[in-house]
Amino acid sequence: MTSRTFVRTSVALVAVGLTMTACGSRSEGGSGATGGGESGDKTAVIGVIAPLSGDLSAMGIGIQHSVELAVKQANDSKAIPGWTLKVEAKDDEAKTETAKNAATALAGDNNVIGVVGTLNSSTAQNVQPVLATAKIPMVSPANTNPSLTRGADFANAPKRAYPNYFRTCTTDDVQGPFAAQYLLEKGIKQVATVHDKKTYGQGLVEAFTKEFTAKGGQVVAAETINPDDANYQNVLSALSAKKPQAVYYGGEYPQGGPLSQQMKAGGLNVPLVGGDGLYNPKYVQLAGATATGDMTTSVGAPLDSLAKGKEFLDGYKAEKYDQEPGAYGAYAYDAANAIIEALKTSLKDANSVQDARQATIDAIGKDDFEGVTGKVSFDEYGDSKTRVLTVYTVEGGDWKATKTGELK
Ligand code: ABU
Repeated sequence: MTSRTFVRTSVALVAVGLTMTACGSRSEGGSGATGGGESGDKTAVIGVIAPLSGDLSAMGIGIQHSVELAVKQANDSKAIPGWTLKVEAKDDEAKTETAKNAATALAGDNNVIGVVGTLNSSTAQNVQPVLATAKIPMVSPANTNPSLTRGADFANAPKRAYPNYFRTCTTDDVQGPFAAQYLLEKGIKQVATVHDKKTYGQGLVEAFTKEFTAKGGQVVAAETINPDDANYQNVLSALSAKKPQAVYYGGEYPQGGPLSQQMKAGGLNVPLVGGDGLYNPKYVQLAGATATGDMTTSVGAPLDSLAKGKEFLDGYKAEKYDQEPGAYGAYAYDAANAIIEALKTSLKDANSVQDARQATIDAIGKDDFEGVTGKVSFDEYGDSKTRVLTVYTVEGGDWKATKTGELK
């Protein structure tokens, strides 16, 4: 599958569509997208780029549906008078080249006014320049690598990487230290690290290690895995010899779950700890019964602890989507609404979508509203100003929230 299109059909919509055809639609053409609700005779498309197939699709499809929900609600409430919003979702398969092709396809569509995505920091690196050239705003719900907003030397000489790029989630230079402080508070002072050599995994481990060692912790072993491998015994033998109190893993659940399972099966009976890429029920399924005590941090507070989180979950459930919103659903909903809020200004007097792209980027930079995940507003680099994180621990076969807060 390379593309998924959000389709809502009803007798009423067909009637509206026929009327538009008869009168001559003022939309510019070029988009195959369709969308729920009709609020105007001009069309603007919000693209989605995420893994909609493959082993990260449990997260990616939640992103797609959450954008669909935001767009449906905007159309139903006629949020942008004279305009109908539609969603065009592209499957990047969590692969960098596929993501670049998806971005190129969306950039070639004159109706695309913004893109929500990507999930992976590595795919974002390929999408950013394509959308920047087309002056299309990109709002990620899930990329946590700091360099995407502040450049390669983000710690010493931050510089805005792309003027069109924003994200609603916080970053790994906050998430890694948050985990490091939590483990030290728990008396875990000797840790082995492993990462998957991808942009996210490596960056997260580096951020964790910097804080952990600065605060007195010791990294007794530092290893990497190949994400295409299924057997990690060689790496685990090297870790076991160093007798760590925990293993900190930078990567996602398709590898993190089996790594935990193989650790425990091989006698390394210590918690596996990681970041938001692990926070999915599939991690617990893959890691199995011995996952109890494993930990992860993830972005934001638990949704069911937030009034707007409950509203979002109820709205999502009512649509009967085929996939849970996952770790980034609420962030994707807020990302879509960051674009929609900006469109209230940028499309107001616009004659075409293309003419409104730069104004949309400018307006997203000024967004300031209460979203599901907290205040949606961005700093001078395009990063979210909301930096809440939660530690989750596997208990009774599920993730349980253990601590929510901001980095001290
Ligand atoms: N934030 C975790 C997974 C996505 C990423 O690569 O950033």
